[in-house]
Formats: sequence, structure tokens, C-alpha cells
Amino acid sequence: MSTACPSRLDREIDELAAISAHPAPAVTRVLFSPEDLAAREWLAGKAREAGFQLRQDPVGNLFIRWEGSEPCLPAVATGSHTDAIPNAGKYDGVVGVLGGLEAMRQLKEAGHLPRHSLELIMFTSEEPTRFGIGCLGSRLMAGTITAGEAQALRDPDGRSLDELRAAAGCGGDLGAVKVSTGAYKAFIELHIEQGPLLEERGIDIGVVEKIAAPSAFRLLLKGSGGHAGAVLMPDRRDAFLAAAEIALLVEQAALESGSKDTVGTTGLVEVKPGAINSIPCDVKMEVDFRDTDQEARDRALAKIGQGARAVCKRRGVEIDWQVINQDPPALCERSLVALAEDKAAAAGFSHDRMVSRAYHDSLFMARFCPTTMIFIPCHKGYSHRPDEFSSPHAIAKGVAVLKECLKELSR
Ligand code: HGY
Ligand code: MN
Ligand code: MN
Repeated sequence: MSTACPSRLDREIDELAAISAHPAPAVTRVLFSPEDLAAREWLAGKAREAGFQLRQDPVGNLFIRWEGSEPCLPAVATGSHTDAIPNAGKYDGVVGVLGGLEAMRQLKEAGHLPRHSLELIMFTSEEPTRFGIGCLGSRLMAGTITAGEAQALRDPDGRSLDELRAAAGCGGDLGAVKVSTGAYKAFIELHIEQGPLLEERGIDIGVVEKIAAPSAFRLLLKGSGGHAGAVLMPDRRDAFLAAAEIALLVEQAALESGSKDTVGTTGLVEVKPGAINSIPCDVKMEVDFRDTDQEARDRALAKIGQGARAVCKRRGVEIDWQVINQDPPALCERSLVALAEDKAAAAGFSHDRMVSRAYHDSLFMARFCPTTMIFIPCHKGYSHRPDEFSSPHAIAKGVAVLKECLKELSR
């Protein structure tokens, strides 16, 4: 099994990284932004060059297909995302899309003749940046969000999904995105670990058994505002100070949950009117809260809710708690986990089973087809930051294992 640095792949990772709203080494490609559309066009060109078929669904999921000799059989799929949060790195998602393309090209160049069709899926909007919810494309494929719920989404500028997808050339009924169970024989996603464990332990390949249960909620807090000089402290109803206390409650709930896998992040806070001499009147804060154990996560969320309401009562601040998403974890298909382990071992690569603390489109693919993920090490676990890095050698090993899995599954 060749793990020679596929320089074609390294070049393509760098080419794609250059399609960004921010200068290198940062990568920013927000859903349906000019950079996202340019990246989609670039990828489509690569797929055509390789002789694969292309199809885009109404929400912009891109399907790059290598028709098998028995096209009616359920396809074998791989894939990930190319959208990137602001100031991200160049490997998150990209390794799975370009690595999957590389694996399919190498199989084709080696004369493989698939019986089951092979599909590389570039999922639309894995990142929550545009509409506040992640995995929009794979959620619609899995049917865990309805077309109506998706159409109700608005971006920070008030634009709707329908408006933006039409401008991006994605037409058709969002209800048609849903994929029937049985459409796919298997789905395997190659991804950087986005954690430090593989690198720390010097392990080449992680095989994912479980994907953590993500949740996110939005709090709209309303105080009374006022003049920073004229309103005495006892008379204030400061929405930002309520938000600050609640952010600390999020941290405390994660630390005291009893599980090391509970993580809570207040990643977005908007303060209005946002003037130095005006007491914060309206605050929007968005919190990301996860655990590999759904019950532990939900117990912690309930605790945060109680605490947040008590803070707001004491401070005379109104609170509107909006659930963005609250998803169960996903268990990966044991036979696919074993297959990936076998292929890693056959290649002489060290490997271990893992939990994914980040969510991925695999979380939703697992709702309707056998799924697992192949992780490769990334430097110090850095991700969602410009210095995210995974070596060509590490990527080549991941591609080599993915390739062998796709070859076996599509026979
Ligand atoms: O946030 C996540 O887990 C993913 O990287 N979007
Ligand atoms: Mn990400
Ligand atoms: Mn990702």
C-alpha cells in the first residue's frame, strides 16, 4: 500500500487553501460566500478532470460519483466539507474531501473496477457560521431537520437559506435532499483528529467508534441600558453582566459534570448598543455544549438553565433561551471500525479506537447508513486556527487506509 507523499494531493490542499476570504495562513470560506462558491467550482473541475460524474442537490451538497458495474446497488461513500469558519486552518474537512478524491483517483488509476458505485460527498455548511447550525447539508439528508425548519433560518444579515442557495445556483425542493435508508452501503469520513491524542501517543490512524453529542443554544438578554455616568450601580439592569455570569455558569457546569468529556464554550457574544458610555441593554450570546454522554450533557444543560434564570431574576434582566440544536451522539458501525483497523494494520500503521469530540457530517450520515471515521494526527491537536497542521505523510497514511476500505467495500 503506497504511502508515498501524493504531492498532487499536497498541491491541491494548498490550491484550495488559497481560496479564502482571509490571507494565508488563515482560511475562511463561509457557506455560499464568493470563496465557498469558488471552492465548489474548483472542486467540480478536479472531479471532471478525474472523469467522475457530478450532481448537486437543492441545498448544495455535491456528489462526485464513480458509477459501478451494478449502479442499482447501494453506493459506498466518503466525504467531508470544504467550508471553513473565519480564520480557520487548511485541513479541517479538506483532508476528507481531497483525500477522498485522491483515494478514488488512485483506485481508478490502479485499474479498480467497482461493482458498487463510489461517491465522494462535499457536504454543504458543515460549519455553523452562516446560519448558526452545523451540518445543515447532512441534517437535511438524514431528515433530522425539515425543509421548513431550514427555510426559517436567517443569517446575521437576515438573508434566508432559499435566497442564498438560489444565488448559489442551488434550485429545487429542499425536501428532495432527504436520502432513503439503504441508499448507501457505507460511509467513511477521513478527518484530522482536531485533538492531541494521536500525535501525543505517536499513533498513525484513529478509528472512530463514537461521535460526541453536540448541542448549542442562543440567549437573548434584555436589560434597561442607560447612561454610563448617570445611572447609579443599584439602579442598573446590565444585560452584559448577566451574560458574563451565565458564561461562567457554562464553564462551571462543564467542569462539575463528573465527566471529563463535557465541554462548554460561549463562543459568540454581541452587546448592544455597544458604546463605551452606554450600559449594555441587549445581549445575544451563543453557547456550544457537548459530551460523549447525552444524559450527562442534558443534566448539565438543565443546571445552566436554572442558574441562568436565577441570575436574570436577580438582575432584573429578561431572558429568551433558544435551542439551536441538541443532538444525540452517534455510534459507528462495528464492521466498518474493524475494516479500517484491519487495513491500517495491513499497512503496518499503528492504530487505535477513538471518540470524536468534534461533530462531523458522519454524525448525521450514521442516522441512515453504516458509518465510521478515519482520524489522522494534527499538530498539537490545533484546529479552527490558522496554524492547524497535518503532515503530508500523516495524510498519505489516512488516504491509503481509506482507499483500501473503499476498494474492499465497492467490490
Ligand atoms: O464544531 C465542530 O465540531 C466541527 O468542527 N464543526
Ligand atoms: Mn470544523
Ligand atoms: Mn470538520
